[in-house]
Amino acid sequence: MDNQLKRPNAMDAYWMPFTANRQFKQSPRMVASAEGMYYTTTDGRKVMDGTAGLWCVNAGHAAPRITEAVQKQVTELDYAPAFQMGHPKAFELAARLAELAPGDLNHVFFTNSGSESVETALKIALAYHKAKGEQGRTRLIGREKGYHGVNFGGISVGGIVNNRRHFGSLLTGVDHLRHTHDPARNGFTKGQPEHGAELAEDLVRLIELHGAETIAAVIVEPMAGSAGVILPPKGYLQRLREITREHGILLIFDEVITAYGRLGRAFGADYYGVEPDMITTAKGLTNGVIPMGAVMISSAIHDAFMTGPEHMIELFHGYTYSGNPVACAAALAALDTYREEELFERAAALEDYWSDALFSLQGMPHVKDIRCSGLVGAVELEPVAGVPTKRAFDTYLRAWDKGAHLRTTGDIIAMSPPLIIEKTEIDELIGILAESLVA
Ligand code: PXG
Repeated sequence: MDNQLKRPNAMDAYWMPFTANRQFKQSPRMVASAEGMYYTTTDGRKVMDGTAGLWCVNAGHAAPRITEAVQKQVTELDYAPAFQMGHPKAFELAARLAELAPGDLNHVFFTNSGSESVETALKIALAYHKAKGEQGRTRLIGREKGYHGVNFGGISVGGIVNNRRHFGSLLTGVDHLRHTHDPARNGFTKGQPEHGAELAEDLVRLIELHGAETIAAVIVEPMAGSAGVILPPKGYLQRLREITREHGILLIFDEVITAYGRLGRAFGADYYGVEPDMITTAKGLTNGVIPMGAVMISSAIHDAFMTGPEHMIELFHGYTYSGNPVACAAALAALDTYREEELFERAAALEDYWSDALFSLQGMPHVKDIRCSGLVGAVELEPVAGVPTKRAFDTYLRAWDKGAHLRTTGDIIAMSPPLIIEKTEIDELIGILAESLVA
């Protein structure tokens, strides 16, 4: 070995998440700072953030209120235990979220990530039925292509094969609905597709197979993000709601991506007009600044736990950092920013411009489908024969060199810009993608 190769690699220690580590470390894409819509790379280039970080920086980078709130909170109260002790901002934030959440989702449990929100909701679902005397309801239903984080409950109900296949036998007693991705019937649809509501009847089949009295909950993303922006067919979520209600099964919406304005409303539940029993969130809750998640829970579920002796813990669940004061301060400032800058409304107002811009890519090289909703968009590409994912990843790398950061999943390019994006910046982002789609 020559000296070059023996020299310790300063990048070696960090095992990067969901990253091709060896490829990355050969030609790293490193950012040094970020403001508004743009990152600045360590070599001084500006790169537009076409994905709001990982679907979380909804108010744009370095939003001043959030930065100030975090700085102030660290000096005032950095940490307080969340078990058997409280601090005002956790209560204030829960009340604000209960107000924001649809219907009677009036209670909030704090976590530190989307994955933890999912585990929390699944555990509450199981414990709820037990508290009600329906111990037999232990089965959890997810959906193919679903992404519910990376912990064991989440990958068990999730439906992305690479996130499951390497990790043993997972939770038992889990079943899946079929996914609703149907480009043959729904290709190039703006917004919700026409075809596929009948796939909700899969739940009826699972009820007929297992017995409703064995099923605790169904968890779905109202709009599946990670799998490549798969929108719910018209009537699909409504039908899932009807079936779950009829059979005493809880419906959980995993809104880690869709909550806090991504679709132009506070929650996907508002956008689609369907009210679940629980909503899992994270990401945009703090604008990505501090890790935090929140699960919104109906009064009916919450109240079922509030029985028994008053000195007893009602739910044996929680995290050291549940309701961390700095995270609460960041979340309160994020909610203030969303409201004062009317960012949810802004996303709604930009929806048509955004979808028109995306659809200008129809007919460009290798473009197989385009899907969009709110400020989310996906461009599905024809894979290179025999080399899946390469087309999208190469497109992503070309766009990075031209000054835009995108996401890829399989051969799908996904975009979800900060809600502060201007029309000229939409043109710039889609323009860069267009130039990156080489024949
Ligand atoms: N549920 C859903 C619906 C998600 O999208 C999680 C749970 C897990 O959240 P945490 O905070 O534990 O990562 C997610 C996360 C992408 C991408 O580009 C998506 C996510 C995370 C990172 C990248 O598709 N979603």
